[in-house]
Amino acid sequence: MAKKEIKSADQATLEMIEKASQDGARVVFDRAETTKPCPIGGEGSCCSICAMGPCRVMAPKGREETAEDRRKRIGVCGATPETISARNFVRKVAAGTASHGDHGRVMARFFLSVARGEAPGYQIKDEQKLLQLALELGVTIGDRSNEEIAVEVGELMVNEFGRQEGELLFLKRAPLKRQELWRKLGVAPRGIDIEVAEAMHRTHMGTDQDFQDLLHHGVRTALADGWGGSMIATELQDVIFGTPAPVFSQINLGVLKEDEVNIIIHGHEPQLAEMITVTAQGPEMIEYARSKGAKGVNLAGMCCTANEMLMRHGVPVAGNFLQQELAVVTGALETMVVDVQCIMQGLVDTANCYHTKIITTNPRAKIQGATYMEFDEHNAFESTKAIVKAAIDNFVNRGKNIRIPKQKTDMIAGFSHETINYLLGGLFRASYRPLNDNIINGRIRGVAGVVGCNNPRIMHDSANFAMVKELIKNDVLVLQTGCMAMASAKAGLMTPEAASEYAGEGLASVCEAVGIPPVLHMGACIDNSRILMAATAMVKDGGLGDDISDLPVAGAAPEWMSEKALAIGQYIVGSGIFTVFGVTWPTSGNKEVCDYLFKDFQEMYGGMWAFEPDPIKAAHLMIEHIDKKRKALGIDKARERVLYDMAMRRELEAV
Ligand code: XCC
Ligand code: SF4
Repeated sequence: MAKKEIKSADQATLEMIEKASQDGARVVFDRAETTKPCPIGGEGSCCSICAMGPCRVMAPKGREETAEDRRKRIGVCGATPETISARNFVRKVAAGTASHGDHGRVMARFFLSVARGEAPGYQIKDEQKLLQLALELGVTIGDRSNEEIAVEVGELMVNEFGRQEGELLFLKRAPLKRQELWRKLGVAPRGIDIEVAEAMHRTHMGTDQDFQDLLHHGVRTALADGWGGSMIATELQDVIFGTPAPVFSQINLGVLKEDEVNIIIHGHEPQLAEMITVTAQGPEMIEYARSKGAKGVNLAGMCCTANEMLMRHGVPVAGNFLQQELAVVTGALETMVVDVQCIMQGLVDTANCYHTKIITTNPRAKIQGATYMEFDEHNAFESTKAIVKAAIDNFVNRGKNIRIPKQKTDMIAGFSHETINYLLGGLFRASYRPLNDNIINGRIRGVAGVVGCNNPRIMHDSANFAMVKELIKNDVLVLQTGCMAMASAKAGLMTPEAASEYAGEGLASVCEAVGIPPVLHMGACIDNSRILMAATAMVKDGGLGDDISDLPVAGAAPEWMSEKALAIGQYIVGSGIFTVFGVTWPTSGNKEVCDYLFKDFQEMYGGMWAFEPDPIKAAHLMIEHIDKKRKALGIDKARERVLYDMAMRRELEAV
C-alpha cells in the first residue's frame, strides 16, 4: 500500500480533511490528487495566446539538446522558447498587478465617497496619517476640514491609476539611488493601468519578442503594484479604518462557536468587512440571533480580509487559504461572505453537503450556485444588515453533524510600519534607529519578509514553519503578511514568548527588551507595501548603505500559488531585494529566462529571484545573502564579536 501522505502541518486542518471524507464532501486536498499539474504549462513551455497554437516547446528531458532539436523547438509563428516563457511570466505578473491595482482603485474611489460624505457610516479614522499624506502630496492643509483635504488626496490617488505619463507619485518615497536606477533602466512606472495594458499588448502574438525586454517590462508593471496599487490601498485604508497597532487575537478553526451564528468574511477588500463588524455586533442583530436560538453572532475572517480585520480590530481568524472549505466542513458555519480574490469555486460544492450559505457581494466576482447579495458602500449599513440577517436565518438549518476543531492559538498582530517605528524608537523619536543599531551591532543578523499563499502541492503550512523557525533561530527578524503570517500565527510564532523558545540569543534579547514577537504580522498581501516602507526607512535612518539593495534583508514566498504573489516577488526584486520562491517555478522550462531572472537581474537591480523548494535550504540562501550584505557594509565583524561574547558568557557560566 502506498504510504499516505500527510497533507497539513496543522492539526485542525487534518481533522477537517478527515471529516470531509467521512461526510463525502470534496475539498481542495482531494482535487489536488485527481487533478495533477500539467508539466508543460507548469514549466512555462506552452503558448496559447493565438489560434495557430497552442504551441509546446519543451526541451528534451534526460539528454543534451541537439542543434536540430533546438531548431524545431519553436512556435508556429517562430516564437522562441525564451519569448514564450517570458511572455507567460509577464502575463502572470500583469494579472497580479491588475488584481492589487483594481483593489487599490476601488479603495481610492471609496475613499473619495467617504470624503464627500457619500458613504454614510464611514469616516476618517487616522487624521494624522491623512495630514502626513497631504503634506507629502503637496495638498494644502491650512484651515480646511479633514474632508476637504481628503477629497483632494483621493482625487490625486484615483488619478494614479489612469496616469499616462511622468511617474507614479509614491516612487519618490524610495531611496534616491533606487529612483535613479529605475529611471536609468527605463522601468519607472508611468501609471498603474497603463503598465498592465502595455504588458498585455507586448505579450500579444507578434509584439515584443525580445525576452529580456519583456522581463524588464514585467518589473515596470510589478513596480506599479508595490509602489502604486498596493501602496495606495494600504495608505488609504489606514486613513479610513485606522493604522494598525498591536492587538491580541486568536487563530484557527477553533474560533468558530458551537452556540452562536458563525459568519466568516473571506476575500480582500475591507470596506464590506468593516461594516459587517459594526452590524453584526449591534443590539438589533444580537437580539435577532437570540430569537432564533443562538447565543449571539460570531464573526471570523479568512485569507486577507481576515488580516485586515485582525490588524485593525483583533477579529479572530478562522484560517488561511487552504482552510476555506474546511470551515464549511465543521458543519457550524452559517454563511461565508466573500468578495474578490482567492475564493475557491469549490466552496459551493462543499457547501452543498452542509447548510452553509455562500454569499457573493461584489459585482466583479459572482459564483454560480452562490447567493448574490450586492454590497453597496453608499448604503453599507442596510446592505450588511441583510447579509447578517440571512446568516442568522440559516442558523435553524444546522444539521447534527457538527465538529469544530479545538485548535485556536493566541497571537499578537498589528505591526504596521508606523507601529514598528514607534515601538522601537518611542513616541517622541519614533525611528528605525534602534533596529539599525541592533543590526549593526549584530544582535539582529538581518530582516526577512516571508509572505504569500498556501499551495496543496506541498504540505500545508509546513514550508513556512520550517523556514521561519530556521530564520529566527539564526537571529533574522521575520516580517510576514498574507496566508504565511497566518501559518506562523497558528504555529505559535507570533507571541512574545516565541522569542525565548525559537529565536537565537541575539534576536531574542532584542525581542524581550522591546516586548515583541520574533515574527511580526504586517497585514494583508497589499500590505507588503509596508515592507517596502520599512526597508526604505532603514536606509534613510543611516548606517546600512544608501539603497534598499545594500540592506541585509531578503524575501521569500515558500508556499505561493497566486499570480499576485509573482507580482509581489517581482516588485520586491525590482526594489533591490533577493527573493526566493518555493513549490514550483513558472519559467523552470527555460534556462535562459531563469538565468536572466536569477543572475543577470542581480547585476541590474541589485535584487534577484531564486527558486528553492526546500524551505531550510531556501532559508540558508537568505541567510547567506544577508551575510554577504553585512560583509559589504563592513558589519560582519560585529556579529562575530556578539557570538564570541555569548560563547564567553557560556564559559563563564560553566565555571
Ligand atoms: Fe490569497 Fe490574500 Fe495568497 Fe492568501 S496570501 S492565498 S493571494 S489570501 Ni495573499
Ligand atoms: Fe504558437 Fe506563436 Fe501562436 Fe504562441 S503566438 S500559440 S507560439 S503561433
